[in-house]
Amino acid sequence: VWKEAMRDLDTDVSSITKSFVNHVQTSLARQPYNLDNLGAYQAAALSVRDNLLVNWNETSLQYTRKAPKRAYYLSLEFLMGRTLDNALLNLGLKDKYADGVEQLGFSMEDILDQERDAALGNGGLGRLAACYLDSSASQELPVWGYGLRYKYGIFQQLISPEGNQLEAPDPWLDNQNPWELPRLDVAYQVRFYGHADRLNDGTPRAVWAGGQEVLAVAYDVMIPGCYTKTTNNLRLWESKPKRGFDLNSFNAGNYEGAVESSNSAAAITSVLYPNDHTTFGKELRLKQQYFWTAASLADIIRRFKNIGKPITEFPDYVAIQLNDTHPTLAIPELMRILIDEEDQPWATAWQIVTNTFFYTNHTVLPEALEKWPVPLLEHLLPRHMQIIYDINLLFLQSVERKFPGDRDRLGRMSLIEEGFPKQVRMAFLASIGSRKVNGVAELHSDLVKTTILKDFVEFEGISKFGNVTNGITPRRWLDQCNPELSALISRTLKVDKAVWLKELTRLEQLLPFAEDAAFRAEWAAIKQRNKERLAHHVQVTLGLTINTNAMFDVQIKRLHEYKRQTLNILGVIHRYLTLKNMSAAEKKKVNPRVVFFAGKAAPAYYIAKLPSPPNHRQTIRLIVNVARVINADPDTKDLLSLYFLPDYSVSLAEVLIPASDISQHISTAGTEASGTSNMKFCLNGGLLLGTVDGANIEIAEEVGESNVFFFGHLTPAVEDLRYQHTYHPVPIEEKCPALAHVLNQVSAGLFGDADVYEPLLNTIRQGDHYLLSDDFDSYIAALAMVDEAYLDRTEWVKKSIRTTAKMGKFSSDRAIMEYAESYWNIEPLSVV
Ligand code: 26Y
Repeated sequence: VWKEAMRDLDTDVSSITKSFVNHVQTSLARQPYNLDNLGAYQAAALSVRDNLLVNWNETSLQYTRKAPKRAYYLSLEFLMGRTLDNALLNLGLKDKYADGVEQLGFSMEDILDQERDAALGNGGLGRLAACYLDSSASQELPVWGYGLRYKYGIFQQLISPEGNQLEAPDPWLDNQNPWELPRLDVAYQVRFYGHADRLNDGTPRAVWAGGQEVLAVAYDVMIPGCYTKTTNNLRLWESKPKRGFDLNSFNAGNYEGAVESSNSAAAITSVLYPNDHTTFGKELRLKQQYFWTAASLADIIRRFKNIGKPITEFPDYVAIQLNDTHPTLAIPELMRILIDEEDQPWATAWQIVTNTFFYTNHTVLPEALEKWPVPLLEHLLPRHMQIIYDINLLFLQSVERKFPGDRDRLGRMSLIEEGFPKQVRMAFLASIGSRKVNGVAELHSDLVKTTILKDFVEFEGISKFGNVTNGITPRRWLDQCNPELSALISRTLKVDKAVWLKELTRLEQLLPFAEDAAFRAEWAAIKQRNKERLAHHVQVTLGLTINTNAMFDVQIKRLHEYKRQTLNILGVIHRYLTLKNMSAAEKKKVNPRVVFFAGKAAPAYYIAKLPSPPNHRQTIRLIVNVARVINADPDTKDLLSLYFLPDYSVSLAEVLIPASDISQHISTAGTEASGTSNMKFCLNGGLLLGTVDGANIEIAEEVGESNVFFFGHLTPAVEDLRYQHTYHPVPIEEKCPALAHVLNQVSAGLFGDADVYEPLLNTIRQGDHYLLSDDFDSYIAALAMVDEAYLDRTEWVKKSIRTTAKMGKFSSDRAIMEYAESYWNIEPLSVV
């Protein structure tokens, strides 16, 4: 009876409408006649979820039966975006569902638009984790993600009329989340505070007791692969009090105190920290990190134990990838479990640990390198602090053996940084506790090896340190966001998208079509329709009318000084001032340009706590006010306009990226580890204007330097230039008159609020850490080359086609297979 009843779900249109209506009547308890779009979205999602669950169960069963080595991706951020469209495409059911919902009187587009983004991440690092999950499932790899189920994701950004960023909470769970399964039966206790007492019985064991215990409860999110049954799992932990409230306080009549403790447990997973690239040493953030790593490890160990192998074989069955240093506490936590609970000798435990973990570094910026104060760690995690001290002692002894008497080196390499207070250097702990360490693009991996981890390369040997250049999933970032281009590619390659979406280097076969005028016309027409789609979106959401005959120039990413949005806006002002001085005849030769910005800045609340607060919030304000002036100027507005689109998100990126002619990736050389949106733009036939930094370099290697617009100083020059700024400053009027003129116009109040911008402008006039004054002239020259190139539209479209054609390398399938083969040693497993 079971077997008969358990056959796969039917996926013909009539079964789809039946399942939809069934969910409306039962799961949602609603009447068909008053069903709105939101209800329709929920019913469609629940129906699709049924399909995913069948595959998800089958996949779990296979993994349990065959017990392959598995990999776990530990990330504090997963920036998933919307799920319904992606799930429909990966299942190959989009057309049928579109048919089905239409028959029921709904439009697929409207239904898809009801979904809120799952925005449990800040930016690049979190979106990379999401792309890697998609690729793992699509490549049939046994990989699970582990993260936190934040009640509030990244804040919603509002822009006030004056141009200030305002932040509102992101209550993404308010409408129920059909994509998660609460697993109330999968729960672990996580301890904080208390005291740790060494047994001193000849073993390294200690007992950690007392303090506060919090429950971690699992929520599972299905991750469907593309055209495969494999459906992996993303397990997110929610914190809750071990008891509903503290019984002792309750009995003593302290009702408020009783509820307070329950609140503090729930607080752990209440909100995503909205800062990237700047650490703050907040206790709650450390609690999040330990809560999540402890629950994840307990879960992984329980699953391993079900196989029935001795604990020494743990690394033969488990690989754990640390997404940056955020989960580094997993290293002392696994040591604690092995020593205190599994009774292993120190050396055995360390052997297991250093064969299990892999660490990816995502930045070399000093302010982003995590350090935790020793007193805080001692208080919150006393046993882990002991273990870290022990690891450090043994490690420094081995360094001393290799480099006898080199005290400087010991000081540099110690896990503990001297100072008041002492701090634990998490990147060092992650490095020595891992089997391998990698950066995320060639240049960045070289910088990791020659700067922050130089001593560790000298000590442990170069072979431990590698590179895996980032990638993006072509499912979301081409097929889903640009369906017309996807269809054109399938028609042209004469192969189903199921093939080329998983073998992206096949795009190379588009190259000859760059010479085909009819193909170019289709290519250009699709870009044009994507621009109109974006313009329509802006019209509907913001009530603004955009000139779709212009070149679309886009910079979208987190606001940060090193990403130099300021350089871009100063370049826009330069263009405006130049246009203002042009004769009517000169203006005739100018191609109109629309400049788009989007991105969130770290909230003022966090910034205020920094010693020297960065100015990127002022940059937003400047952009908004420049836009106000420029867009209203009758002399220039047909040739130049500017928009700051609020509340940047994965969904907004899906509309912006396919519409771009040129996108900007203009970080100071050596500061952007990789960048991944650069890959997304190029995959969609947008050209790249950028510095010689991160993955821009490898993109240029693939598509050819003639198809990208590079400018600016190179990485080796940066250190010298900064030295010059500090010790031999040259007044900006002398060094870069064009930039000085632009700054002076802002200071003079051309865009209002003159004094508001002074601190921002002064970071350029004095110090100029990110070298705007060094790169400005070559930036302006590069912008002019873009203008020039765009005038020859035929050649431009050829460049666009060639760019897409050569993006195969940047599929996250390639990247995840590199991790699988060269790092984790895991293999694909087919679920049939
Ligand atoms: C420690 C805390 C303040 C912190 C939180 C988040 C530090 C860093 C981050 C996020 C870093 C991040 O997003 N890095 C980006 O990772 C991408 C994926 O590898 C890269 O493409 C991108 O260049 C890098 O900035």
